[in-house]
Amino acid sequence: MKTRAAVATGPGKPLEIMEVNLEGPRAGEVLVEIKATGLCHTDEFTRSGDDPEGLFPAILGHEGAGVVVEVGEGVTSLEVGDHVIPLYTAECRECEYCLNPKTNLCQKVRATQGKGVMPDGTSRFSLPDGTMIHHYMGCSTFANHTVLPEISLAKVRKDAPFDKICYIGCGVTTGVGAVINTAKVEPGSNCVVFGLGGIGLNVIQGLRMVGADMIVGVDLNNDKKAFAEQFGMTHFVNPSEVDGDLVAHLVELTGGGADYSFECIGNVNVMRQALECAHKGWGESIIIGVAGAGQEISTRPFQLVTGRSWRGSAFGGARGRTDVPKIVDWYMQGKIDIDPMITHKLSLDEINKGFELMHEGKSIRAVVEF
Ligand code: NAD
Ligand code: AHE
Ligand code: ZN
Ligand code: ZN
Repeated sequence: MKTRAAVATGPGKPLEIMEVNLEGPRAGEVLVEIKATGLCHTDEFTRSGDDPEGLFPAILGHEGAGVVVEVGEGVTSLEVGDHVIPLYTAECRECEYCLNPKTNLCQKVRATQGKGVMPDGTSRFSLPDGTMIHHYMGCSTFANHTVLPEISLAKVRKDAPFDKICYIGCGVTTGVGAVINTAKVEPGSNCVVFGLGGIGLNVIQGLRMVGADMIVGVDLNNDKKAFAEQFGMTHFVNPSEVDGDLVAHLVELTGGGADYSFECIGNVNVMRQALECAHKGWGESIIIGVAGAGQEISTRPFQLVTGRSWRGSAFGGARGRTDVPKIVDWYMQGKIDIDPMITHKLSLDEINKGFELMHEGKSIRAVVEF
């Protein structure tokens, strides 16, 4: 079939909107009509050429929601008409990783996913001239139709609006999940969140949900303050307005250091600050931000010797097929907020505008509706 998609033709280039060829689902695969997709900073990271795993041409996008149109041979858990959220972290429920309660990083399709192909080693997408187009993060939601492995789809309730729940495909689950699943933050904790964008705001609402006491937000953009307060931030710090050392300021503000800190930017210098503002003896710092090729983190080992822990979180530690439908329920029950974070709605033709808004710091989430 033919479908419309935004194609990343090369690093740093604007996405090109065009009709592409899409083959139907093979065994164990599912064809999905994407109804809405968010633009995450990770899409921009790959588009820009910073992603060491980045491949071109590719159809980016990993924060979608849609409807099952066709199922391949042997698919048993989904049927035509089901509403689904694509998962960049699959959940096969049988690999060594899925069977280990310490991780959510199912590896069943991860190797082929990283090479931009389906588990059988081939792509379903091609350009009009027949050139292969890579899949992205196993999702490729910047296309009106896409094909995914059955284990990379969470089935969700049919009354949930696509233009909101697409955000659960990455940002919401990543932020809220990092608090609940990865850090397991206790009520009464003092926390610091670096970066108040699409991920950081969801960390903040996760912290409010679990009853954190002090929720300090750190961002260079003062426009993020009012937003973050709406989701539970209790104190705001703009590093460019702090006299002296930011870490010392945060340690003093939190009465000795953060019980938990979260880096939601992808800046290795800030990752160090996030670790070093954690409380001596027990503070934990969670890296969520994704840093570009060649970037490395550093600190004095003494920071760890004296009881701080450095950890990371992918997709909020969530097991997608199990946890994503529950997060959709939380949204529908009013336990979490999504609507005010969707600051812009765009058509597929306007998708590059979404990346401009992200760079200008004007959007939290721009969502493309098909
Ligand atoms: P975003 O662009 O919406 O937000 C980033 C925020 O950081 C902005 O508000 C910006 O003003 C602020 N910022 C930038 N530099 C800063 C600095 N030096 N100090 C303080 N604030 C600063 O991005 P996002 O969509 O929220 O994504 C954030 C990061 O999380 C990205 O690196 C993204 O790739 C990553 N991410 C990781 C996962 C995961 O599973 N680990 C999931 C989604 C996104
Ligand atoms: N390809 C990059 C790493 C990108 C990365 O860390 N991705 C996160 C999700 S970001 C979603 O917005 C993730 O889940 N990582 C785990 C995984 O298996 O990819 C690189 O540096 O090579
Ligand atoms: Zn993302
Ligand atoms: Zn698995």
